[in-house]
Amino acid sequence: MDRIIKGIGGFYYVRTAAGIVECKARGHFRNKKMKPFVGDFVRIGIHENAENTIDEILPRKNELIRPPVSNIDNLIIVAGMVTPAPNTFVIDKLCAVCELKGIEPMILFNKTDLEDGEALAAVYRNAGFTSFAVSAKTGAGVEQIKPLLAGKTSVFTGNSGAGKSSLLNKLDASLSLQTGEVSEKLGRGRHTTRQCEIFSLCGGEVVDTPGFSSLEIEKLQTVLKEDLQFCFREFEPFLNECRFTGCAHMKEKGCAVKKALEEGKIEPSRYESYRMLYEQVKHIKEWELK
Ligand SMILES: Nc1nc2c(ncn2[C@@H]2O[C@H](COP(=O)(O)OP(=O)(O)OP(=O)(O)O)[C@@H](O)[C@H]2O)c(=O)[nH]1
Ligand SMILES: [Mg+2]
Ligand SMILES: [Zn+2]
Repeated sequence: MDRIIKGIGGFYYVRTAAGIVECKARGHFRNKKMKPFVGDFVRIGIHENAENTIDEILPRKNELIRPPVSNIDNLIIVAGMVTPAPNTFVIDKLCAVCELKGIEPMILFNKTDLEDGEALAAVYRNAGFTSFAVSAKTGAGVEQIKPLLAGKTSVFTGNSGAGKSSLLNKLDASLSLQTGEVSEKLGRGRHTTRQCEIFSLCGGEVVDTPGFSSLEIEKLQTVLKEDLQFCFREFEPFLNECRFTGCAHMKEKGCAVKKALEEGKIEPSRYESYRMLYEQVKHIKEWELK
């Protein structure tokens, strides 16, 4: 099926059986406030003496706003062990968003040639996710990524400078994606990747995306407070065990989630993210979410 693989300056690049076709979006998308996304399956019109057009966007299975990509199976969250340092709150917020949208989050801790990432990867495996410690520089752990990609659309996301493009290059050297030094002074990446782009890799489709700053993700609105508990998959076995129905798992007596935390069945950093997210979302009304 024809799919948008890249968008630059109002032009969309659509992969078709006959090759890549440059298109413009038809005006009616603008009127409907619907912007074509990388990842969209589309119908296009080929015109002899005018620009080719995207005529129809097929219904999306799901979409992310940041990065703007649609029809996603896996969100591969890349976190550097150093510069920029990993931020579990940002990772957990992204995981929560994925749970809502039916996207499988996977977490890679990169740059483990500089600092060990096994302890953090174990935190996420204990919480029920696929998570590895890897190094794009040495190639350590990178082979484990390949089977995750086959037959899927996997979006690589994470802070600027975390090593998304470097990992993709390690998976397939023929990609030759541009990578950028992390600024020593600021301790963060320089936004080297400028737009989302789909590549065929390891029997699947991967999307390289521009990195974000942690602040952008912290500001994202997520869910209603009642739904947040369902966005932490490892809480699930305990949710019906709390003494009070409607337990927020914050300060209530007889809370089975807090008990599981004390017994080491829930990772402290994951519970801490839940607590911080709950504080963020507790005043959000349903109509404020879109
Ligand atoms: N030591 C070490 N450096 C790495 C590793 N992976 C990436 N880097 C370096 O980190 C810097 C940033 O890498 P990129 O691949 O450009 O990072 P990115 O996540 O694509 O960044 P944006 O495109 O800005 O979002 C580069 O200087 C890479 O060489 C690694 O495993 N070990
Ligand atoms: Mg990049
Ligand atoms: Zn509870």
